[in-house]
Amino acid sequence: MDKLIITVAVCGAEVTKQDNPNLPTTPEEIAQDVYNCFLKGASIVHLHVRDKDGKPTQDIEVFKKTMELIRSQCDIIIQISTGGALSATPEERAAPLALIPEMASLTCGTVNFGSGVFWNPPDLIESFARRMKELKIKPEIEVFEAGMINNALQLVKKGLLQLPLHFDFVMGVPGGITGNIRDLVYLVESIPSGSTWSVAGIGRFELPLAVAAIIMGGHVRVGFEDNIYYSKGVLAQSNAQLVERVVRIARELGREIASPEEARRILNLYA
Ligand code: KMH
Ligand code: ZN
Repeated sequence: MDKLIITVAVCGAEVTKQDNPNLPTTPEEIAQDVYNCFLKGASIVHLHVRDKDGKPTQDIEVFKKTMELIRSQCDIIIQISTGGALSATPEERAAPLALIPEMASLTCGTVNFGSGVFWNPPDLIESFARRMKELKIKPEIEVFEAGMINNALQLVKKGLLQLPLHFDFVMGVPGGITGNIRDLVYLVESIPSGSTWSVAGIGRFELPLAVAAIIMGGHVRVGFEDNIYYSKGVLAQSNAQLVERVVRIARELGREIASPEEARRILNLYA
């Protein structure tokens, strides 16, 4: 098995400091948090940013400042979010691609998302994929439902995505695929051989799915975007605490942790 790539999703767009006071929201807080996670073993940050009021934003200047602060401290792979918040327009969502991060998320289909809809019609997905191809940004295919894998394969046929693909299975979103191991096995069996994959379990699904991914040869995403708890009813003290637990479990199971450089090779970022 490859070494384990741990992605940390430090703040997302939906969680607030009211939900967990340890949530980082300013560029300085986010960069410090990312650095703490890097020190524990994270090799990718899935990056959302917030405005001065702590609200989600796709403002390129806020991304730029946050990315500079992160890069001044460590060489973690920066994967910007093109998902943003449910209220963001397609133009807003695509804006930070102009900063040419190493990676960006690419959700390959529309899905109910709690009481809202995460809107990703075919023309939007294609335009995001085309822009990533132009700028040589490696997409992480976000899969909230099994059909999104097939949508990604259509983009391969159209020449907008290149093999090998890297998938992230976001499991347990109310409205999307469940967080059951049965469904993880189904997703893993549905992607082309040679692909890499990680899993982001939402809420109580985060830990069991992380353990399954470690055993199955996948990779793991944790962080407050997906889960604010350490255990039932107990808030996590930090994103780093969640990363540290995955590292501990992986080592117990005999899986080494990938550095950012090793993750770049595993994910073909140099191709
Ligand atoms: N905030 C969600 C609506 C992504 O980052 O690409 C979408 C999301 C996915 O977080
Ligand atoms: Zn996200």
